[in-house]
Amino acid sequence: METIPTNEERLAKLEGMGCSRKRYEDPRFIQGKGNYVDDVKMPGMLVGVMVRSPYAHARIKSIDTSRALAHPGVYAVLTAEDLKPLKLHWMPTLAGDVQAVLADGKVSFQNQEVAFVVAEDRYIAADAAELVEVEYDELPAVVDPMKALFPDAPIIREDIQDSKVGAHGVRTHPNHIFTWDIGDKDKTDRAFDNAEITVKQDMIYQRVHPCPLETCGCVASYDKIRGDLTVYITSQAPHVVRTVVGMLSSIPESKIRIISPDIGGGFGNKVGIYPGYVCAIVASIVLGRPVKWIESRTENLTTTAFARDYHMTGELAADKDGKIKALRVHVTADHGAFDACADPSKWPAGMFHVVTGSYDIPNAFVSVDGIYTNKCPGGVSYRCSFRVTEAVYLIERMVDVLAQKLGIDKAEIRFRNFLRKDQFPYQSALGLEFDSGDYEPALRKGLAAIDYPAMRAEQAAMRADPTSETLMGIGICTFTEIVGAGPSKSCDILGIGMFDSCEIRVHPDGSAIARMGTISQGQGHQTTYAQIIASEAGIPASLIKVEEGDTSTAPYGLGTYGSRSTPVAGAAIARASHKIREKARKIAAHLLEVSPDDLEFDLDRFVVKGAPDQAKTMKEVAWAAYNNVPEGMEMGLEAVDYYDPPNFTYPFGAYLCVLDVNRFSGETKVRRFYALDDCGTRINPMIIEGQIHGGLTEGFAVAMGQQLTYDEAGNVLGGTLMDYFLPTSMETPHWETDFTVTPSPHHPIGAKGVAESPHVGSIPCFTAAMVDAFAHLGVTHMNMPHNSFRVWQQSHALGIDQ
Ligand code: MCN
Ligand code: CUN
Repeated sequence: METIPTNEERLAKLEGMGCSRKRYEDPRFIQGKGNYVDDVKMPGMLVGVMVRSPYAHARIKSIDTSRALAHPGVYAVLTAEDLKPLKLHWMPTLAGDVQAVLADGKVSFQNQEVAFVVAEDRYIAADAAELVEVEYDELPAVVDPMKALFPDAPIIREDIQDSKVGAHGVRTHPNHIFTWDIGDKDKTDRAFDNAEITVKQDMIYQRVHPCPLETCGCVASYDKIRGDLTVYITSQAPHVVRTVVGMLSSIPESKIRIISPDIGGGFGNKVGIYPGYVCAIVASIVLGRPVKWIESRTENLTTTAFARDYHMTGELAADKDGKIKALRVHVTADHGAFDACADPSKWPAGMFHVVTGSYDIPNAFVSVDGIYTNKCPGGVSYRCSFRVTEAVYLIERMVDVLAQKLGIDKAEIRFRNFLRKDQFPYQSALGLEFDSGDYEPALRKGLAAIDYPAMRAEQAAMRADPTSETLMGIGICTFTEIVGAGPSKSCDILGIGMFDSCEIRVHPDGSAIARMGTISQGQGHQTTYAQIIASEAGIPASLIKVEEGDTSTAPYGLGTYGSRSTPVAGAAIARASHKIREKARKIAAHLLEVSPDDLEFDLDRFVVKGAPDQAKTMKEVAWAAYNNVPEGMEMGLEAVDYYDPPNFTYPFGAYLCVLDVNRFSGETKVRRFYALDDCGTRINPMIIEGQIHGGLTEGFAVAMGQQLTYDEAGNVLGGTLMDYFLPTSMETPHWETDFTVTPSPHHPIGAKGVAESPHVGSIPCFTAAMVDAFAHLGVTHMNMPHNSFRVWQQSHALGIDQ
């Protein structure tokens, strides 16, 4: 007789939520068996290479493609003139602007796409690209968004120079894109007028780049006979790509198949649509052959979506005890030559209005001006949900500035202003509803973990010792994130609401296949999604195959960015699982000849209430679904769910950093970094920890070294990994992680996103620690990146470098 497994055995077999299940993906990745876009090889495949502008701003006098075309092995050279009859020389951007696919009469940033050479292989294409002769007339360039608004500034966008209204309202200068205001200006101004104390701080959040290990690329294949277009692409949102390609090409979406295979990191860089994709698709349609286009590292760093470039001024009004009364913010946002920012259509500064942070701030007003400059377009959020990094950076900096002005401890000022647990759901002054949070215990845990009083005492002793080479800084960041875009009423891309989806089909043997509208780029969805189904539908995770990224099989979804997969697709998965479970309940009831209400779901089976030996497992039910269902019921066991979330989720954390700074050399050592995260219900603790390590490392990179620098003429100075800082294990500090659990009240399993929190939270924490090292000398802010040279400059300016 079969022995019934114990509860523990059944639970272990399920590998459901809460279990640190090993990543299903890793065996293929660590054995080099991943399948990336550049691994796709098709018979007859050609390769395209871009000809790019050496100038940041120039008129194109002529383009001569004849020598390139005559080169053996070259099949085509596309220029704007070739795209014009197809109306594809410009394309719409996600921000309601247009962007040149291939330069139309002028170039507006260095390395802008000018021509596309298609040849037998990459070498031939690269050689022929050198033979394309472009005659330029250089124009003055402007790379500083403040100077771009000068009356005599060079006009970047001649195509729209006379239009007084853009996608987000009134434009006040040919280089001005929009002004976006939110909050109550009058009330906020009054609070400032009546305040006991006010502080003001300028800060620059430098231009950085997500720099995924795999660059962007695609293989487009048009089948002339069938009229089908297949595109393998490094996209974080394959369904959106399908819709956009359909709009641009007039091919019905039913004949377009977009496949995102394994992706070697996205970090926001793979959200947008780039000219290379359009050119590869056009070339394939024209030539009837598959065309591959893969960027080089420099192309990736200098022409695809950058992040940040926010020039911010923050002001706080408070009383003498440090209780904050109002926040006022102005941002000058450098969007580059075309407004290609990836944000929900209605919010040109994304979710920047989470800027009131973890604090109860009754009045707030924010104004953001978007500006064109002769720099690369983009403006994605690099590991942060739509401008949340910038917002959190600003408020965390401002709270510290206020604390310093009042002489209040930087932890204490947070305790005085935190939202209390009983204030949730909390309506912020900028119109958001924070779903849940419990900030005070998180910070208390963090302070205890690093023994904060002891650290402050050590710092005081060092400061008192004139011979000490080391300045010690302690940084605190108590951030609130906003992830899970989002309710379709406030978030859409090109008019499509930001819902997400899941489809589950249970096979007769009790195993299952599940497909979602999201796409993993390394987050481990194949592992964790199966865990949600395991817990919610009672099918062991090891028996569930999770598929994403193929638009011909996956249900429509908006993709993976903004840590939305768990908050949105995760909810769809839970709800589809519940639908499976409820149908299974009816089948089990039929098999056991009881009413469905008499059954209790118990891990992997239905048990008759009060008669525990009478049960049907999900496996037995799955079999019955295909041969013995109740009268009138459809056969089969499958479910689909499209989930439009009622709200965002608001993960939070308390981070602490202890830095030792050498005042002679500017060298910095991270002594401690403690990160406590709360992402509600935790699906896979090990994956969460991995995500946090990754996000912290990228935060360290941004704070300490990353910057896309441009000279006055618009030349990019950081276009290779020699100049652009990508930390290796050698530079990366040791991370200490911790957690609390405050479930989201509106999410079916209480889960919030986590992947971006460590990035959002760590960057201000590093700056806070850096500034704290110099705070006793009157320093209130230091702009990133905090590399040794810049830190030494600070030391030197204070006269303490020797
Ligand atoms: N998770 C969990 N429990 C939770 C929340 C999340 O176990 N309460 C798990 C999820 O199941 C998932 C992972 O953590 O496997 C991340 O989930 P989530 O926070 O929902 O974020 P997304 O899956 O939507 O991932 C997007 C996010 C973004 S926007 C960037 S940028 C980023 C990041 O993921 N890019 C990454 N992490 C990355 N990790 C890798 N390896 N590569 C990237 O490109
Ligand atoms: Cu915010 S970068 Mo991620 O959204 O892909």
